[in-house]
Order: sequence, then C-alpha cells, then structure tokens
Amino acid sequence: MQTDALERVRLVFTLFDRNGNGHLEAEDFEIMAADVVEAAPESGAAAKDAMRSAFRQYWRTLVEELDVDRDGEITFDEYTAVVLSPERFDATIGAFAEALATLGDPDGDGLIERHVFHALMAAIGFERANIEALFDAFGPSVADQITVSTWVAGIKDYYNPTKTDIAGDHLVTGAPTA
Ligand SMILES: [Ca+2]
Ligand SMILES: [Ca+2]
Ligand SMILES: [Ca+2]
Repeated sequence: MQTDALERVRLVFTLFDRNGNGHLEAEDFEIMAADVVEAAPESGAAAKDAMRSAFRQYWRTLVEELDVDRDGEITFDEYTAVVLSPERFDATIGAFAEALATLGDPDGDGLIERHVFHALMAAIGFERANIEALFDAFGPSVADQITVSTWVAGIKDYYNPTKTDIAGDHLVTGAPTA
C-alpha cells in the first residue's frame, strides 16, 4: 500500500465525517452534499441534483462494499479497505468526479475558474492554501481556468491507490501545522 494513497484516504475520511462522531454514515453524506451544493450558487438545478445523487451513490457503494459488520456505519478501519480493491469503486468515483466537475462549470464551456473551484473544494473542507496549490498544479490557462476533464482525471487519480506524486497530493501535504 502506498503511503501517499493512505494519507489521501485518511484526509477524505476526516472530511466526510461531517458530524464529527468518528465514523461515516448516511447523514454525513447528506450534510456534505448540502454544503457542496450551497457553494455553487451559479449552477442549475440539474447539476445540483446530480451532485446530491452522486453523494448518495457514493455512500451506498461504501456501505455495500466496506461495512463489514453491517451496522450501517463505516469506521476508519473498515474504510481503509477502500485502497485494497479500488476497482470496486471506479464507477462510483467516476460518477462523483463528473458531478463535482460539472457543478464547477455552470456555463457549460468545459472550463472552471479558480474562484469556483476554490468555493467547491473549500465546501468539501480542504485547506485554502492546498486548494490553491492544487489548482496551480493542474496547469491553469492564462485566463486562470482549468478544464473539466483535467479536474475529473485529478479526482480519479486522488482515489487511485497506485498513484503517487500526483497533483492531488497537494491536498494532504504542506498543510499549516500551528
Ligand atoms: Ca459521522
Ligand atoms: Ca460498520
Ligand atoms: Ca465554465
């Protein structure tokens, strides 16, 4: 198992535990979906519905694949198995990535502005400086935009445990330690 991937997984678990009770459950994903949709005021109803659906599918897949003791909650130990057989999550992660990146492109031109990207990533809970570093790592255009497909690929890489030294590692490294 790659250390980079485990650190990425650990961060996602922490951010997804929205109600802070130490494990994941359906409520966490409802709260996260509401927070993310709220951060996309320019997006249309269809894109917002797709985002909510993607979060629900995400939860359903996790609970089907990882809830070993079938108590309807996922502990961190249960969650870490996500890196052992990532192929079981490809479709769900792909749908999630498409929904999130599409939410970041309200005018449908295939391009995402920095402030829109920042708003969505901050809503998920990533650190401000790390979000900026990630956007820069994606190689924005002179107009300071990235493409939807770049972001989709970046999200898939983030969840791929075989990937190291990827743009998404900016989200887990360099975080200010007070
Ligand atoms: Ca929780
Ligand atoms: Ca469980
Ligand atoms: Ca756009």
